[in-house]
Amino acid sequence: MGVVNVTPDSFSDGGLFLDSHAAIAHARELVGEGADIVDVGGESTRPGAEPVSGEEELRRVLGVVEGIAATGADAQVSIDTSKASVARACLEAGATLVNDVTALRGDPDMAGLVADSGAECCLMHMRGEPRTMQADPRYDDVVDDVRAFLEERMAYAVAQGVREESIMLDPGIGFGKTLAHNLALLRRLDELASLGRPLVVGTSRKSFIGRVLADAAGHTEPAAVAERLPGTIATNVLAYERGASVFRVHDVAPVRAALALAAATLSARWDPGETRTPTS
Ligand code: HH2
Repeated sequence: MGVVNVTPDSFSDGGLFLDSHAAIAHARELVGEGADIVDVGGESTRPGAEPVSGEEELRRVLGVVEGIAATGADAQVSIDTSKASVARACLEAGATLVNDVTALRGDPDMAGLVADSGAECCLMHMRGEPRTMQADPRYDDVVDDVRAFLEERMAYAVAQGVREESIMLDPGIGFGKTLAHNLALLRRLDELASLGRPLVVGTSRKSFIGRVLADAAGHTEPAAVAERLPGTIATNVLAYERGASVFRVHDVAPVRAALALAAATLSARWDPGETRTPTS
């Protein structure tokens, strides 16, 4: 899953693809690098981000979704939003996946929309909201708590008429979590894979990677965003080994190449008849 942020303030690429032609060109580039899904977002969810209105969010993303769909790109279009009005317009414009970082809690109309449209959806764990989520997050056991949350949100979605087969789950790396929480979720991802739905992970360029890389190099300042690709690759390969199947990344080509090697190396574990190909 390649990331297309149509925002002025995303943490790693804010402002780069705010122009819809640039965003559409970037989406095409990611598909060319092997993305099976492009995830279009018009509101940053980085820690401390201020919310934007539905009108502004839609103004940013609609033309981009239409533009990608119109080129008949050989990839699924995902809309990264927690607002039903934005999701509805984008589904009508050709998106088929709703990536909702609030797991259907942000808008009372979202579950019904996903159910009625038959779209796929990604339910992600987040503690709190982006503006405040990094203020001292605490858990009894982060993996058990995230697992229980995802189980409850999946039951809610199904009760609202969403088909279970259309649901993906995501532990929400960096959303209301410390460095130790993020590493525990990655280390014990197999405990979430046992929920039985495809697992999405989003580690790409996130600040916990910058912190670990800085510690390893003996630096006090976190490694810059542009220096986080090795950590992005390592965490995605480990997540794949522990059962993730969708990898939300900014750098599709290098992650896809790394996953191809991981798949080739690990495939001897599985029955040759089994198909388990990574999606990036
Ligand atoms: N992370 C971000 C945004 N959306 N969706 C899912 N399912 N999982 C994630 O981990 C995830 C997500 C944050 O990354 P990015 O879009 O690059 O930054 P920003 O929110 O600043 O636009």
